Amino acid sequence: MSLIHGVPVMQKLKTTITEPASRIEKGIIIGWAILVLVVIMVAAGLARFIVADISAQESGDAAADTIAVSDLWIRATPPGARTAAAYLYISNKGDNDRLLEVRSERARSVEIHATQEQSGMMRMSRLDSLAVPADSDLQLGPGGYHLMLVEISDTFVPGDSVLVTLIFEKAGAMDVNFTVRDAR
Ligand SMILES: [Cu+2]
Repeated sequence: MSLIHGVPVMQKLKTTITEPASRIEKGIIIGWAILVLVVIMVAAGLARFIVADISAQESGDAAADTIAVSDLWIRATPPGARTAAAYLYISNKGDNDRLLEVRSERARSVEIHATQEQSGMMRMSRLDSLAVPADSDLQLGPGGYHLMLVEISDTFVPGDSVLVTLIFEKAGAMDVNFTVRDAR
């Protein structure tokens, strides 16, 4: 089978070799050009798919162009503590948004808290969500708004990195890392 098949191939090869060198070179160059073009087209097609996929994911969980978070830290906890406070800076360059939900594998739940002074006492109250107005910055810090990790799985030691998911109404979900710092 392969022998029968091999004959026309050999003949074709011979005729190719007997052709003038310049024609063969031209043929090789054109062949390579076509190959390169096909490779580029395939790569571009793949790249478009990949980029589309990434941007679809981004719109679902990052929206880096509207909401940016920074200075993410969690106050280190003493042994046996059940809760830990988390702080961050939220910068919103988009429309009115809202922090709806927060999750972490290091805690049973994460609550959004506000701190208020009531007859000389600082009291924390739980919020259903936290408004993040358009074109504004919001500081979550000691004595103010903060996130409360409730029923933490273990002690938060300075230097620890804690993965937290922030879920915004419009910007979607963002996975971010908080760094545990000593209480100051
Ligand atoms: Cu609190």
